[in-house]
Amino acid sequence: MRKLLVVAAVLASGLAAPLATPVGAHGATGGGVIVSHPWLRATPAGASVGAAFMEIRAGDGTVDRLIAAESAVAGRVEIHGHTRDGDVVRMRRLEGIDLKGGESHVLKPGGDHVMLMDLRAPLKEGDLVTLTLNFEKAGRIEVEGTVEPVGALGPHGMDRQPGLDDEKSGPVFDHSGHN
Ligand SMILES: [Cu+2]
Repeated sequence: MRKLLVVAAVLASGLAAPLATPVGAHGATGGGVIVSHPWLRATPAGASVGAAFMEIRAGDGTVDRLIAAESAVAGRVEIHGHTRDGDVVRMRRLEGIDLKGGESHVLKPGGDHVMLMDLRAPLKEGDLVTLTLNFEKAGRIEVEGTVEPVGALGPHGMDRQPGLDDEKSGPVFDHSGHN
């Protein structure tokens, strides 16, 4: 009985879940969750924080929740959102991001993002950075993001973060909170 409980605890913690198979060059899918177009912004020398963006989609008929992220390039990784206070946009830490099946959640400049704190080295344009995202149900999904120029608004020279539900993702506004 004791053994069974231990196994259940390990499974529940997500540690026993295999890492998802990467799809294409950058995105990944696992446990019904699809992560597309992950990218990061280059950081100026001496910057201690950076940000990563992507589109996350849970499979039709499922719900999930992004609860944590980590990366070898950062001492600490948090999930951040923004609140708008008049003309001022402020970052705030989120406990997680709820994902509704079949809908995209777009992490983008000026919106929700994965915040890399205590960077071990500047993020250099052209680099590939591995991020591990931890989902309540899908477990750990590893993605590789490209580092785009300082101030970029989207991956691969695009002017925004692409997403399948663009009409729901709202406007992209200028983001001066970091980078
Ligand atoms: Cu942030």
